[in-house]
Amino acid sequence: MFRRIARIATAAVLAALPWVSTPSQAQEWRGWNIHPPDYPVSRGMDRFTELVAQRTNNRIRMRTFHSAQLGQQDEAIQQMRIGSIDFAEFNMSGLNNIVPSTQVFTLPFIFRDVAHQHAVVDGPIGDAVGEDLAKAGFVVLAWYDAGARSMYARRPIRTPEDMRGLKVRVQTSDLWIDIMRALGANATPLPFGEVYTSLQSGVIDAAENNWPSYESTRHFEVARYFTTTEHSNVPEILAVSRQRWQRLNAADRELLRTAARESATYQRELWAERERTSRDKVVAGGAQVIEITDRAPWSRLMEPLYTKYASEPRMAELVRRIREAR
Ligand code: GTR
Repeated sequence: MFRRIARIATAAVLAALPWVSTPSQAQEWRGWNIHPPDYPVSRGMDRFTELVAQRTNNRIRMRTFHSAQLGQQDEAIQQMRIGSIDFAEFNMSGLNNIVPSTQVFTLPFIFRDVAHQHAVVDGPIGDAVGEDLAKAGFVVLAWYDAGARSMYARRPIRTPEDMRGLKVRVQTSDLWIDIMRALGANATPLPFGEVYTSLQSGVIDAAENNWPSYESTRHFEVARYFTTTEHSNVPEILAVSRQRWQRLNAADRELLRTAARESATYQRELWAERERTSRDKVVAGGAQVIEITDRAPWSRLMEPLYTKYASEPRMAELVRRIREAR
C-alpha cells in the first residue's frame, strides 16, 4: 500500500514537472540578453530555447533573462567565462579586448553589405574567429544580425568635423576608443543601460547604434539627430559557455547548433523588418535624420585604424580574406 502511494506521488510530481523526462539528466540553463522581449535578438533566442526544449523533450530547459536582468554586458561576459551564465547573445564589440580577432568584425566599413557579412560570418572566417572565442569561454552557435551603426547626438552632425570635441559613448573596447579618437571626438565607455540618462544630463553629447537600438532604448528622445554614417556593422553571436559545452555529448551539441542556426534565420528576417519599423517610429517620435550620401570623408579618417589593428600577420590575413569573400 505504502509503495503504491509513493509510486502515485512520484508520478504526480513528475507530471507537474513535465520537463523532467529523465530526472538524472534534466538541465536548467540560464541565459543572458540585454534587449527587451520584443526585440529581434530576444525573439530569436526564444525560438532557440523553444526548439531545444521540444527536441530534447524538455531535458534541456533554457530560460533567457531578457532586458539585462542578469547585469550589463561587461558583467555578463565575465559570468559566461566563469560559467554562472550558460548562454547569451553578445555584440562583438564587448569582446574586442578579450578576443582580439573579433576586432576585424568591428573595423569601420569592413563589410560591403549584409550579404557579404553573412558570407563571412557563416563561413570559414566566422569559424576561425569562433575558435578564438571558444578558447576564451564562448562557444559560438550562430551569428545574429545587428545592422549598421550610425552616430546620433544632441546636436546635428553633418560632417566629420562636427565630431570634433564631442563626448561620445562607446562600448568597452579599445578599438572603439580609437575610432572616436580618429574622428577627433572623446570616447566615453559606458554600459548600454546608462546611455539614456547620460545623454539626458549632458554627461555625453552623442552615441552610436543601429536603428532598432536607437528606438528600443528611446535614445531618440534625448539625442534627436541621427546621422546615417553606417560606420560599422558589428555582428552578434548566440553562444554557450565553454563549461556547459564540455559537458554535452556530440548529439546534443549538434542539436543545439541546428536549433541556433534556425533561430538565426528567423532573427535575421525579424531584423530586416525591425530596421524599417524602428526608423519610422523614431521619425514619427521627432528624430531628425541627416542622410550621409558620401561616406568617403568618414572612411578616410578611419583608415589609420587598419594600420593599428590589422598590421599583425593574423589580423592582416583575416582582413584580406574578408575583403576577398564573396
Ligand atoms: C546593441 C547591441 C547590444 C549592445 C548595444 C550597445 O546594438 O545589440 O548587444 O552591444 O548595442 O551599444 O551596448
